[in-house]
Amino acid sequence: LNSHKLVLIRHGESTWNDLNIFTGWADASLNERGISEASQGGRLLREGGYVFDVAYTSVLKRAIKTLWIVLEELDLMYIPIVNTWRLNERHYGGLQGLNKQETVDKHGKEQVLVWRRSYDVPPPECDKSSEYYPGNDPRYANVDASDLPLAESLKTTGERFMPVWEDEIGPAIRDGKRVIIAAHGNTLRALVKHLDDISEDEITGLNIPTGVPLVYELDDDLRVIPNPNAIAPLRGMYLGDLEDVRARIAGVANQTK
Ligand code: DG2
Repeated sequence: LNSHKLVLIRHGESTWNDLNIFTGWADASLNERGISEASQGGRLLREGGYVFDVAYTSVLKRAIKTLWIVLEELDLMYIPIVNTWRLNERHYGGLQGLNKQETVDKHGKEQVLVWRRSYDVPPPECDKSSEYYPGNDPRYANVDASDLPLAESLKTTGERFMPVWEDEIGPAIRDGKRVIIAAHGNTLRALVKHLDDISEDEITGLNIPTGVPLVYELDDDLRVIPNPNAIAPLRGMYLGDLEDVRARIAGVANQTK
């Protein structure tokens, strides 16, 4: 039986994660803690003997920089990096730039939880005149305008991500390429929902910590071979101290307490 390792990593903490601001497609930088989380993630991979042939990331610098730091730790800065807007964070629409706690104070905890974690309810749309509308950003000049979101739910995030999984990443893995994906909280939630076949109900309770490598073993049909140390409902395994990982997961959930 052939097995393929796939490593996922959410970027390290960004300046906007730290300020507790809805980020989405806004291009926040890693902060100092995020940089050290990324190095730590890279070190864990190095200690585990991981090697990669190709890397995929978004067009947002917090994920790109995380990947660079990880590849530097692994002495693999020479491998090809594919940047795609399809791996961008879920577009947070009219919430981008707003403080998460202030949004709770204004709209209530329940409503904000629906916007953050429901499967198919999108946040309010951003305005086409907004700096947050991707059509106003030159980096999306080559993307079909009809593909550019005004706001995305987890469902629509998954739908725009799946083509790159089906057409590029999946085939690369099946070809024997060792792949690392550096992406975002909600793009990775969409991906693990697919990989682990997590229900729409259960995905609402799932949070992904920053900067922790998440390792999947897949068979030739890209079905997950469950790891006994996985934290359910995931079947892939986080590297590092699991108590620490659990605390970091709780930290993400508690951003809108
Ligand atoms: C965060 C996720 O995205 O936020 O857009 O604010 O992973 O790119 O920092 P990331 C954002 P939540 O969905 O957890 O509120």
